[in-house]
Amino acid sequence: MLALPHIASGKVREIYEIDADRLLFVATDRISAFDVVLNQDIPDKGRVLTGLSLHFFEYLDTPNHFLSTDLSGIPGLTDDDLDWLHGRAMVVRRAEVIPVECVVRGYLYGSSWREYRDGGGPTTEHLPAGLRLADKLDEPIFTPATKEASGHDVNIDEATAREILGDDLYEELRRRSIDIYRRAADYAADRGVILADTKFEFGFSDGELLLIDEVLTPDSSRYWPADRWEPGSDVPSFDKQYVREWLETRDWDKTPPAPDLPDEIVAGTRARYIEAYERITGRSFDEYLSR
Ligand code: Q0Z
Repeated sequence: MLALPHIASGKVREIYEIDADRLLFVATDRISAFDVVLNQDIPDKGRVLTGLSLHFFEYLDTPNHFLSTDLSGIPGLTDDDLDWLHGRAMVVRRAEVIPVECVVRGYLYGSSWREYRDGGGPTTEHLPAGLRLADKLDEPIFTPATKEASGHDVNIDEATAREILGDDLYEELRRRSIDIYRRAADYAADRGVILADTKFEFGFSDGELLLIDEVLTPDSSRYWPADRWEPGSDVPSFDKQYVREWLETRDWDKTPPAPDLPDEIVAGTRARYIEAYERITGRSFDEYLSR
């Protein structure tokens, strides 16, 4: 923990207050699998995720909350804090968070596939019949969700989202979310990676609608190696498949605590995160660490 006012904890992230207008957004090295935070950290995972967010904030060039990675003027941080935070922290504009998760899906998978298979639900109201698991959709769909106190997102239908947001804001968020998804998915496709779906958050600051939170990281998105995609079958995730497959070899009921990860599995998982960073950004992770 840092000696700054603590604003929020996620399963694997932390937010601190710098001043009235600015927050310190920190990605830790914690990892969750099957919805459980594991006992071992993955060294540099938080730096990989922050590096990917920074990459896409720059590439997308859409109004967003990012201000700086320079932490030198923030009072109260020790030299040890600065070492730990290097590469994993962003100074961001504080915004009024819009209480709807803006999910865009280009493929039918996850909770949307389960709704579809089981006769339909909020995310499938605009889909044709006859789709298979992991099929590519003709057009990406906007499938908003609400963040519940339980920590689980609940998919909502279009009418409910319009009630919460109002028609104008609903349509603005849908347009911006789908536009960003398309640009990121085209970008990833050029690198042999499928962006199956992703989740954005937006907020208002000084009357401006900003993209906030982490963006297009493997924790907020489903990235697939393009050569492993086969409609009708599960597709391995780029980053977590390796640790998930090891956990499946253990006699574990997927409730806490998780089995301890051997060093070799920690190292293999770290290597896959770094490979994801390098494949998606086209840059070396060593170069990221040394900037
Ligand atoms: C994002 C979250 C996390 C727990 C608050 N720019 C911003 N302005 C105001 N609030 C937020 C942001 Cl990003 C904000 N969250 C989501 C992140 C831990 C919850 F790291 N909460």
